[in-house]
Amino acid sequence: MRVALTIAGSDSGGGAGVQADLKVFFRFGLYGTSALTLVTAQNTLGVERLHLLPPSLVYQQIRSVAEDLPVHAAKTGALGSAEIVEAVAAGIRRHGIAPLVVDPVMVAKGGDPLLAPEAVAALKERLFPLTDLITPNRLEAEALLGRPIRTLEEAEEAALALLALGPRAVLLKGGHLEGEEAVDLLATREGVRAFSAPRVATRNTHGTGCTLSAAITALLALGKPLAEAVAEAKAYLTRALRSAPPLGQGHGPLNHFA
Ligand code: PXL
Repeated sequence: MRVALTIAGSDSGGGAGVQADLKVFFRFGLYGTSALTLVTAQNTLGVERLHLLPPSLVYQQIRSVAEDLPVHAAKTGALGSAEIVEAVAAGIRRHGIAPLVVDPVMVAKGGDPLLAPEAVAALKERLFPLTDLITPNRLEAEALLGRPIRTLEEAEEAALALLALGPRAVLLKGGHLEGEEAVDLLATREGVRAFSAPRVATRNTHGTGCTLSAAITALLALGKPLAEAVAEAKAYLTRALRSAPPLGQGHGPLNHFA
């Protein structure tokens, strides 16, 4: 049995965060473990309340899991504060947890902040150097680089600039860019590769980023090479969007069992 760890926030509505990650791990046949960073009172309409957990408790969850279970891959999601980012980086480093996928979550679907602005520097300085893959969307990449990304050409430059911040690879997601196809760019030391998928017209997009990064983490835990994991996870995400169940009155969840 292969083991994956998610270090992320709780979405009470079950569509994103730790709940989504664990469903995806289950879907790929993994044993899922978790370290909670924050708790939201949330549904498909938005975040009603946000509570950050103490950094020492985040660290201790990682330690408790890693001292007992063989973590074959891990991912991070919403981290809340610079102090939590530092606790996570310390836990990852102390226990040699790898491969690590970092989804640099900054805001929830409705725009509610899930990471303090001053935590962006901690993310770049403390966590990215320990990371095998970061998976920013366009808005997160803009915040990380401090400049706009409007075209595919600018996206390619941005992916390489993000790679220079220290992670082994960057998946710059194109879901927020224009165009009929959703084009994601994978930047590694070997160069930039595009992964294209048809855009799915749906308002059930809650937890899309969590679901993709959890699927990549699951496939890495199963021993797939990075580019294969990305391609397979993206195909899974398209199926999960296409078969999303009609749940909730807002941005509904995906079909994690696709
Ligand atoms: O999809 C980003 C995300 C991550 N983590 C938590 C969330 C969300 C989006 O709503 O609630 C806990």
